[in-house]
Amino acid sequence: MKNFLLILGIIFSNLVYANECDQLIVNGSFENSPARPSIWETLPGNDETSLPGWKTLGEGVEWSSHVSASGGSKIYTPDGDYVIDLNNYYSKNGGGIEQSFPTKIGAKYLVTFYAGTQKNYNRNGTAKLNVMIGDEHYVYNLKTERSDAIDWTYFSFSFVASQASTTIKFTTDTSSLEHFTVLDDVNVVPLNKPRAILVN
Ligand SMILES: [Ca+2]
Ligand SMILES: [Ca+2]
Repeated sequence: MKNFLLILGIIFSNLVYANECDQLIVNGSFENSPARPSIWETLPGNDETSLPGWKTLGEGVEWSSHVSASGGSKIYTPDGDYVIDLNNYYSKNGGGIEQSFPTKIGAKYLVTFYAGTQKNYNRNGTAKLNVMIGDEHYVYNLKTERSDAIDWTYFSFSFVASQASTTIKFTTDTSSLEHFTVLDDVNVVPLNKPRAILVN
């Protein structure tokens, strides 16, 4: 009987993990909090409560609503009303956020997010985004000539978990007086669902 229950448990857990709608990231679009800023807010580093699901790193981040740009212009967001700028306020060294989530050792996951920057308010239109997950470290160099809005790019990559808990970190180490490094719509989903591949 014990073995039967164990097998049932394994089957059930595989079914759960086979569902690509299983979102492992909490508050990946930065929308959920009773304390959402009406315009924008600067969050210090090492803050584990202001932005539910996330802990801020380094010198913190800015949490902005879509109405935060000055002069009545808007931040057009890929998802919802709120984004995070990893270049916090007057920080010369940037900042970041991190979140840990449960993973199965050896299982494959898909990470997706939007990142962007813009060339205005004396910022030069470039950004350096570091994404660290498990033992992997990606560096994305963003560049735009756009000055009227954030120039968003959709990014995705897969990774294989090596631990029962995995931490993802988004950081920048650039000066906030020269760069915007804006992030939205972070998703991590399991990828071990059988997939059809078209061959012709
Ligand atoms: Ca959002
Ligand atoms: Ca900023």
